Amino acid sequence: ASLTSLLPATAFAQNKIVLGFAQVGAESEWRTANTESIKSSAAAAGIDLKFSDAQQKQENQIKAIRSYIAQKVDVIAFSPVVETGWDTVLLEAKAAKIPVVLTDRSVNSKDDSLYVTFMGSDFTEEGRKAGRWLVEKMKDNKGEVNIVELQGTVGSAPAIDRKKGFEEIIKSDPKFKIIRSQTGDFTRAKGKEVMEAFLKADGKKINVLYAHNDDMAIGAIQAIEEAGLKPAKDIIIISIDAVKGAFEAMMAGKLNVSIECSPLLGPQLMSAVKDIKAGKPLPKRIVTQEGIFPMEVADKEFPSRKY
Ligand code: GYE
Repeated sequence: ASLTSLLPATAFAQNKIVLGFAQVGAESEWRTANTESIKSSAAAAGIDLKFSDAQQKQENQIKAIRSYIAQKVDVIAFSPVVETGWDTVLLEAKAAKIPVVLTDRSVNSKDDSLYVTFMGSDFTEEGRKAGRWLVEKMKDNKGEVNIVELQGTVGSAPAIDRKKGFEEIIKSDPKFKIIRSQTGDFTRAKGKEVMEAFLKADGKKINVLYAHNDDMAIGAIQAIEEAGLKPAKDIIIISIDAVKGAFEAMMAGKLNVSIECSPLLGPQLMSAVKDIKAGKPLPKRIVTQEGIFPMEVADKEFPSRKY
């Protein structure tokens, strides 16, 4: 018998790279697709994945990261639910010599030696794309444009940056006014609830809804219909992610545009993990390339969408 056949199967399993991944939660269609991408690409790459779901709570993510440190995994990756408050746990990972990769969302820390690389979208640019689309759409409109905004999770990088990028563009014309802005925590249920409150307060005054993700927009569409108004007609709706649910809403004529944000970060993450283990240097920032999908192209694009 060959030497290898005499060894127990676990001897090989032990050679596998172990990756601990601390996920935000399961708050949106985007997140579900992101989790699926990470799980399937880990399996395809032969990486042993330890996965945890923090249910959108920072304390749970910190606990998960500490348990990966205790288990001495090879690499830790996570998508920080909020931007601040990570230095202590990241210093613990550094002291244990476990490299950390940030995926999707970044941290706001002065010390960039706390992680190897950050891979994900440029959320500020997504906000700008939303703003530019609106400016173009309203270019012949002389009157005031009253906007309500559904923000993502308070303190999260995508909520902060999508707000910033959008405001940066619309402030070029004083006719654009954000009359209400509140968090819907990136979920359909909260998006609907907050939109109901907006409609109660301002009703027909609202011209535009800017939602930081598709799920909140989809929840809000329900609220708009229940209030007897026509989504995408009485109220122009802009959102971000471009998940299948958004395409369905566009094809039904209920959503005007979705700015793409790709959740398919798994393959990139697995190749980064392998590079780290092989001692190869990585760029500090890996940016995802993304487009814009207005409702007019939804029918044509839908069949090729992967999430
Ligand atoms: O847009 C939203 C999700 O961090 C980019 O999180 C991600 C955001 C995404 O809940 O749908």
